[in-house]
Amino acid sequence: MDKELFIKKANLFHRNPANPILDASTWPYKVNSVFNPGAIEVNGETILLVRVEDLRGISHFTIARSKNGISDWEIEPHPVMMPEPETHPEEIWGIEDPRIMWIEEKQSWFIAYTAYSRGGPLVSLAETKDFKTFKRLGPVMPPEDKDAALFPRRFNGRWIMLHRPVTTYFQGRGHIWLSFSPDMKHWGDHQIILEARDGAWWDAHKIGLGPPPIETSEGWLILYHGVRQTASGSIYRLGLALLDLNDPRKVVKRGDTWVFGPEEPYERVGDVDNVVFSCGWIHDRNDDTIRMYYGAADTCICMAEAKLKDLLDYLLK
Ligand code: BMA
Repeated sequence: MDKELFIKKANLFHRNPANPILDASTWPYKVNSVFNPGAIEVNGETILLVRVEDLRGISHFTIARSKNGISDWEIEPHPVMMPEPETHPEEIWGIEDPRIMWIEEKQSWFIAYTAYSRGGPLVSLAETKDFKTFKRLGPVMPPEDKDAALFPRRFNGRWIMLHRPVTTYFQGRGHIWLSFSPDMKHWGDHQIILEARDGAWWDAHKIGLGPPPIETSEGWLILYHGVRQTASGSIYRLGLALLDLNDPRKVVKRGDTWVFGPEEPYERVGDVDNVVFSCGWIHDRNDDTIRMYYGAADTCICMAEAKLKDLLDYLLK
């Protein structure tokens, strides 16, 4: 048995005992479910941009704040970003799964999210400085495409985005793509960088980016979800890969095993069983800890911690 399989057993991520840390019952207004939040830290405060599914099945975003990132959440009494189908028809069936990136050059947060259009889910971008008002940049990838995040800076003058189109050519399989843009609005030079594997693999059917990439000395660390189809539905698990620091088109390493999967009852059973799905993680550089926030079973929000060093060791050793 190789080393990597052994490390998987050692558990890289540790679930918080308070899981689920947020669910529909704690929401200030009536909702169906809360899950797949974007996550950032500002002045020591954790801010989650939470995907909230209302009682029609349509999603919007609401902010939840906490000093310790685990408990005493202050949930804003109203949605902070609602779908706006009158001016943005691509948001007719909701907005989902935000990934947030601080862009130093623009002194702004940029949010890549899924807009659920009549033609299927697509990638939209929005900009905010205060998480109160949001400026939409509009749809940047046609459907079907989701699971997008920006890198925090330009590479040779161009922005880079990871995303996951689905094509009929691959019989509904989905791979992670990378595209370039001079202005964040017009994207091109599209290429596949990470493919779903085949057959019995845990990430055989579809893969998609989880949270935005984290810059490390070894490369850009990415967490991605892999979907395995079974007789009783899909299983969503998470795996790791490293992309080259200067040229993220190059995959430096990819783990073979998943590093986090549905095990606890709140991950096994919910609106969509057997799903762990992450759109946000926060790296605390003081103690090298990563707090990974994730949706469990498309129903509630949980958190698990890992040491960045352990994740890199797993990939590199
Ligand atoms: C994916 C996304 C996620 C969701 C997951 C499991 O395609 O739509 O929002 O959590 O499916 O249902």
